[in-house]
Order: sequence, then structure tokens, then C-alpha cells
Amino acid sequence: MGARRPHVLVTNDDGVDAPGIDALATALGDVARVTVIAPDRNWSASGHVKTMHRPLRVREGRLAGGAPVLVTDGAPSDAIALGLLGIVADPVDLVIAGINRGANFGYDITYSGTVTAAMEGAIGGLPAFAVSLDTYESVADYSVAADFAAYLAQVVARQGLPDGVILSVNVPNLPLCEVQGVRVTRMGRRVYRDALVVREDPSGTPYYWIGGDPPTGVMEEGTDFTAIAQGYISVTPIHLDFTAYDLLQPLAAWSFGEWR
Ligand SMILES: [Mn+2]
Repeated sequence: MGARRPHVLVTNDDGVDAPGIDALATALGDVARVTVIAPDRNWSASGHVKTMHRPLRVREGRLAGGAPVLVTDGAPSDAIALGLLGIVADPVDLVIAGINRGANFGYDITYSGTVTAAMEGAIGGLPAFAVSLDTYESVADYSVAADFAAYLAQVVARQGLPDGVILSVNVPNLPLCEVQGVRVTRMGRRVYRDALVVREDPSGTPYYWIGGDPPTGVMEEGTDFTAIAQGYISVTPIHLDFTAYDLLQPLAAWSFGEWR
């Protein structure tokens, strides 16, 4: 690293009290200046949110380990927008979201409050990445993920990222001695096993839960899902340009000229 420590803006989607964001902020403190703006509740699977129809509140609070934090009633992506639009006075160099409880593989990124918070950083013109730990346990060891995030923060602060590209990092739930290394991966294919759960409220009106079993994934070489299954940390570059370029020509050949 050069003499100057990067200024990192941190948020998460599990909420200010989650252990993952505390572990991340603590590890980053060794290599960066850290500002944390965290949502006051769990926003997991909230997707990319821009709150426009109600005011956003921000108050001072503490992370689980006692570090100061700004707490908002907005979504994770709102937290990043607030930080980049002026809540944080000093310029930010890098945006990091996490450490999420639960991996974000394949299409999960479109649901993930963690990954979409990083996307908000990219929309704000900054390099950004998301970090997720492959566990759903409420008590977990975030130290390997935190240590890797602090290392990656230095690399990304130095190298930058192309416009509109973020990194989605997934870390296996293993002790450091069992982690096999780091793999750069593509998005894998998730297999969702959602099922509708129908209940009835006291007045007899039905209501619904989206339940079912946790998603699995297709084991294919080179993917995020497979890297984690084999004990590797997975780093997936994600482009916000969702255009299906290979369909531009075929779609142009459709008979749109016949409309009007
Ligand atoms: Mn989450």
C-alpha cells in the first residue's frame, strides 16, 4: 500500500446488529479508514432498493463490537446512496457490503441486498465488492472472510475496477487451514425449491408465505457454487450491463418492421 489509506464505505443487509458487518469493519480498520452506514433491520433478499416515497432517517449507533456506525431505516442500497450523496463528508474510495450470512450464488445476486448495495456503489462511480459467507448459522466464524475482504480491499483500492463492474465474493464456511485458495469464477446456476405456504388469518382470509427448501445449485466447473463446494474462496466479476449482446442481431431480425 501507498502512504494513503483508502476510505471505505461499508454496509450490509443483515442489519447493524449482525456479526458479519462487525467482523468486516474490524478487519478493514487495519488497512483502511472505515465509515459504516448500516440498516437498522434485516433486509436480506430485498433486492436493489431506492426509497423514494418516504423520508430516510439516520441516527448514530454502535456495531456489536462497539465501533461507531450510522444507522438508517433505509435499505442497504439506500445506505450507500446516503453515504455517497453527502451524509459522509469525506470522499469515499471503495464500497464494501457484507459480510453476509449466506452465500450469494448465481441468480441470488438479483435478490441480494448485499450484492445490490455493492451495485449502488458502482452506480455511484466507485469500485465496490460484496462479501458473503456460506452459512446460515446464526453463530459463525467470519474471520476468514473478514481477513480476505481486508486483503481484497487493498488490491481493489490499488487496481480499481472497470466502470459498472463489481465483485461478488463468496467464502466457504471453513477454518483458514482448510480453505483451498481463491478462484475467479462465473455465476453458477441456482436451483430454487420455493414452495407456496398458504395459511388462514383469524377472519378466515388466506395469506401466503414463500417457503420451501433452501436453494441448491448445478455443479459445473468454473462457477461460484462449485468453487465453494470444493473449499475455495470464489471471486465473481459482475457487470451491471445486463444486455444480452448475443441477442442483439437475432432480435433485430424479428419482424418489428411490420408494426405500424
Ligand atoms: Mn443477508
